[in-house]
Amino acid sequence: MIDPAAARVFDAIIIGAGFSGLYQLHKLRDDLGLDVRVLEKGDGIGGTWHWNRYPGARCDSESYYYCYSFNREIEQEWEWTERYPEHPEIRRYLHFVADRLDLMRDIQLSTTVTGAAFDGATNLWTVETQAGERFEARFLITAVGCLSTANVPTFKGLESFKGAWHHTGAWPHQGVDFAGKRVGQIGTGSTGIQAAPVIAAQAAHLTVFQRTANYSIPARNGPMTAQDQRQIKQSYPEIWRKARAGTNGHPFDMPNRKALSVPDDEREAIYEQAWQRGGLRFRASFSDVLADMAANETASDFIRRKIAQVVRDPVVAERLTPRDHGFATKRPPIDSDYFETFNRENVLLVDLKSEPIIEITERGVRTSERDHELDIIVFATGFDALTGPLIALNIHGENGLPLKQAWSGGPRTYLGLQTPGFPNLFTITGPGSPSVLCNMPIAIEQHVDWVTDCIRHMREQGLERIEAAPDAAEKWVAHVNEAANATLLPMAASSWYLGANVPGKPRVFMPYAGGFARYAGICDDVADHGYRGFVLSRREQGR
Ligand code: N01
Repeated sequence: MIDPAAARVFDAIIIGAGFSGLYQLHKLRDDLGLDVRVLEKGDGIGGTWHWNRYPGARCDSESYYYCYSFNREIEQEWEWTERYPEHPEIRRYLHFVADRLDLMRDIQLSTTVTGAAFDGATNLWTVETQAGERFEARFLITAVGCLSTANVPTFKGLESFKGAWHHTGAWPHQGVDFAGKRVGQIGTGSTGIQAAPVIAAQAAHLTVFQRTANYSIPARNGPMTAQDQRQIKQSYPEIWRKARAGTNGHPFDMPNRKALSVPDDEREAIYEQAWQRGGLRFRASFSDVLADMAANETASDFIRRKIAQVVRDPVVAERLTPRDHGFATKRPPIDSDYFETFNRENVLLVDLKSEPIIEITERGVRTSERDHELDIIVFATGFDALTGPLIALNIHGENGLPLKQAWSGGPRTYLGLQTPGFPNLFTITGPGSPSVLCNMPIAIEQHVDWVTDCIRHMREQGLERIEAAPDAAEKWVAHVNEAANATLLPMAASSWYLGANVPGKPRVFMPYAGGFARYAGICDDVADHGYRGFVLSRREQGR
């Protein structure tokens, strides 16, 4: 148990200074007048964008809507330079916001939370850090992101490797010099697909170790023109309205047309147009791409044919062609010349399904077929998503209940915002909310606004404790499953949405797939009905 002696007292502690933590600080401090402290592990703000500095790292959402919508001045003043912002530009943007709102004075950098415990007698959280500091607060808000716990597979022999190795999610800030180096990259998710073309262009040789072939849509990145900027800035009210009215928090109209309701040539033309336009909007070509297997197959088949057209060696093309899952049932990557990269002389594709990794040796990667000599290994092997960053905080709820134990069979939350047994703990974009299925800033703003309104309500009513009722959480988990099962999303056996990428992790579909607009409506309705499903109490009613 954490000893609360000598704790510094705040109204709220926020863990994490990415998009969520910055906005949550602003709302609680500047709207509600609370005394708030943000604890951030990194030596800078930015969250995922602080850590993910791998070659090619840029956002897959378009810059003009991968940003905050809550402040008109910030929205109008900030100028994005590219269609998809690269990681340094996103950090610059977040610094611009932090400076504008004077946030840094309440953010404590280089501070790793090592534990948090709830005291049911006082209804307070105590938070402990690696440096031995203690904080006490009524509210604990996690803003740690969904993809912040790196998954480095336990390959036999990694410790013997004489070269350098790096996980993309903890990339050295000084960069990695690939010039003249033989590089091995393990993993072909969104990250690996962004990184491989850039590494191949710099390194002497790149070997890509692929376990599951992936679909990818060209990003078609390019500069933002002054005319684009003007038009976007004039249209922001409509952009945000559309983003909030949709399924994924992107400001696209979802057409009503179904894939098989149009003639073959028309469908092909629609996909071709979406392919040429580039980006995640390809997914919105038809309304039923993620709802109907036959419709999905038309999109999958289109991309498979594109791969065959782009990749010159038919054997390599076939290895790169996904056949075990449908398009977008895993998070769809977007790319800049990914498939083209395999036409380069200095790139080799290793299909781990037919040639598995046996071990890592001091000289490289040994597969069942041969030794691949390498100077650098890049692990683009993803994250212990959604639950991983929260469990890593070592949180103990009422009566010492560890979060890890409460979620041993998979996350059990109410609305993704709270977990029974963990009063006054709010999880921004927690499992059971749209989170990673949504353009993140939209999902974040909705959660932060809801939490802020809830805390305002509690203070106005003299309440000091809120907790998700177990039966409300049970029903919500059932609804999360039902929403996922109404889509094709749970069908991709290797998806991190299901926790399938981490050995031993419970296979549970974690994000809420019922759509952002529907979810936000449910949250509003819960609040409008006296926070239905939550138990709110004053101290004397608390235990
Ligand atoms: O991780 P992933 P990611 N041996 O889990 C493979 C977001 N993101 O970092 O598919 C061999 O998708 C694994 O293989 P398999 C986005 O939401 C956003 O790429 O499990 N291979 C897979 O190929 C994204 O979805 C942006 O069979 C192993 C890869 O490693 C999420 O982050 C950019 C292995 C991991 O793919 C995660 O993407 C990038 C093993 N033991 C990412 N273990 C932007 O918007 C895993 N793999 C900017």
